[in-house]
Order: sequence, then structure tokens, then C-alpha cells
Amino acid sequence: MREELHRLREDAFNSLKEARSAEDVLAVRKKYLGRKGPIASLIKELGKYPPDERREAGAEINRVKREIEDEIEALLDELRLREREERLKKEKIDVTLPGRSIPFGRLHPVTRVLEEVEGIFTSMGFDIAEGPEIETDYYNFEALNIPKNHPARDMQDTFYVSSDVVLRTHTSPVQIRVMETQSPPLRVIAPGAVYRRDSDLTHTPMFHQVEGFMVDERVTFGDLKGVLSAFLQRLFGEGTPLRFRPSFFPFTEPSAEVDIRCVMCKGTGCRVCKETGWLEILGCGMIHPEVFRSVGYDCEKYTGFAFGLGIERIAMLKYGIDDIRLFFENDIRFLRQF
Ligand code: 2U9
Repeated sequence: MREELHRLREDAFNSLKEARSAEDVLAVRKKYLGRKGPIASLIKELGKYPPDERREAGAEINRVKREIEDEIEALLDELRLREREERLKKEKIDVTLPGRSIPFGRLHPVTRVLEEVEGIFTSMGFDIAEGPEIETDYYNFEALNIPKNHPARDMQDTFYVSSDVVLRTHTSPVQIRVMETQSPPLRVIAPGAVYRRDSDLTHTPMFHQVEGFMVDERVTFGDLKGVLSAFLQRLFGEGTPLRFRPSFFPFTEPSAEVDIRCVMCKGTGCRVCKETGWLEILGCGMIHPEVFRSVGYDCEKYTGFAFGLGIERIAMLKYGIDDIRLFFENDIRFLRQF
């Protein structure tokens, strides 16, 4: 029995030496110490021995069993430690690596200029109004002193939905709607998309405008000059030289256009300003009495000024872009630059 026990011990220790993983070790435990294993058989056979031999043999079997168990536990501890170390080595994080950059979205250059213009006017006490992009002939033309067959309709080549419905060619109809529902004093801007049948380097069939007006008793051309000069100084920088030139619009009288000193050549003359040193930035004027009559305002009591500007044109000048179509191609390489 003793010989067999020592052979078993040898075999078990040799198998444990060859074990490479916790799984191998557990297999060895099952083979030698399991319920149907050789140690269990030896214990079962103890009953055949006389009582005093039985005690001694039992003690001997238990000692060998414990030796194998201790060896197994020690090996398992070691293997688990090694496995943990290997896993940690694999999972190691290099905290000095640069972080993954989060791709931020950017505002479209037209949105940026639109928001900047809105910010300047709201800081001067103007409210923002919006209205439909599909308009009736009445709001887009008639109420603005542009009757049917008037040559002024040719200034804005129109998309017709039907004989009486158009895509708005300017945001002026929004201001008519405001005046119809509210009384002076009013300070309102109307930003938004407008549509004209036009397409080249500086025109797209859809573009954005901000128009605005101020109506109260005793509003003068001096107020127009003051407000628009302050606005342009904020938009293009303090000290930007301006000039007001006489012009014509059916809905204002008198009318003017405002130029700023060319932002590209600073006035010496270049391709952008067509060698004039000046850039046309906005149109404006005193609201025509006919327009006040359309909305039922007393034109003896109230006066007002109005103005309009194209947002894409401003964005082209501010960012040095020479083709308006770039704004609407949505080329990510173009948009990323803003
Ligand atoms: C009402 C009365 C008058 C708005 C005005 C302009 C002059 C003007 C153009 C600038 C460039 C349009 O985008 S553009 O092509 N606009 O020159 N707009 S006065 O006059 C109004 C508006 C509303 C009730």
C-alpha cells in the first residue's frame, strides 16, 4: 500500500509540474483526489486492514493527500497571479497618448453672418419677425407700391407658383404683415431666405436677406444714417469709411445705397470693387407714403426708414469668397474653414 501511495504521489507531482494552466491543475486534482480517484480507492480499502495498521495507513494516506492538495493550491495561486499579470499587461493604458479628438460641427458661414447681423440689431432694440416664403402677389408687390406691369417688377425676376402666388423675392412682405397687426413705434428686422430667377458668380436662385424698418413719429433720414452707420461700424470694424448714394426703390422715397470702403484693397482699387475703391453693402430709404397707406398708417403722423441687405454678399466680403455657389455645394472642405 505504502509503495503504491508513494508512486501515486510521484505521478501526481509530475503531472502538476507539466500543468500550464489553472485548467490543467484542476484536471490533475480531479484525476488523483476525485471521488473515483486512486486516493479514494485506497481509503476505501482501509477497512480490510487490522485496526492498528488501519490507523497508521489512514494517517499516511491523509498526509500524502494533503501534500498533493497543498501543492495544487500553491500552483493555482501562482497561475492565477500570472494570468492576472498577463491580462493587466495586455490591458495597459498609455495615459500619455493624445486623446481622440471629438469632431465639432461648425455653423455655416451664412448662418454666422445672419446671427451676427441679428445680434447687432437686437442690441439696438430691434425685434425679429418671420413670415412665409410662399407669398401672395399682394404682400410681395402690391402693398409695397409695385403694381402689376410696373417696370420695377423686372428688378426682381420672380418665381411664380400661380398667377397670384410667388416665392417671395424679398422679406419686405413680413414687414407689411407686422405693420398690419401692430402699431408704431416699431423697430423690426425680417431675416430669411428669398428667391429670384438669377444664377451666376454672385447670384443664386435662393439667398438670404435681412431687411428692417423703424416707424415712429418724427423718424428722419438722420435716424436712418445714424442707425445704419452704427450697424456697419459694428459689422466691418470701427472707422470703416461709408458713403450714402442716392438710389431708387418703389417702396422708399427718398432712397439710397450705402457703400463701405473696399475691404480688399482699402480703397486703392481692385477686381472686387471694380477699381472704384467702394463696395455696395445695403439699400435703404424713407418708407413710401403709399406703403403706409396700404397698411392703414397715418402718413402725416408717422414716418419711418427701411433697409435691406444680402447676407451671402456680406459673407463673401467678410471671408474673401469669390463664388457665391460655394455656399450651397456643401463641400465639407469649404465648410470646415469657418
Ligand atoms: C417695407 C418698406 C420698405 C426695404 C428695403 C432695400 C432698400 C434694398 C436690397 C439689398 C440687397 C435687397 O438683398 S438685396 O438684393 N434691398 O435695397 N430694401 S429699402 O424696404 C422696405 C421694406 C419693407 C414695409
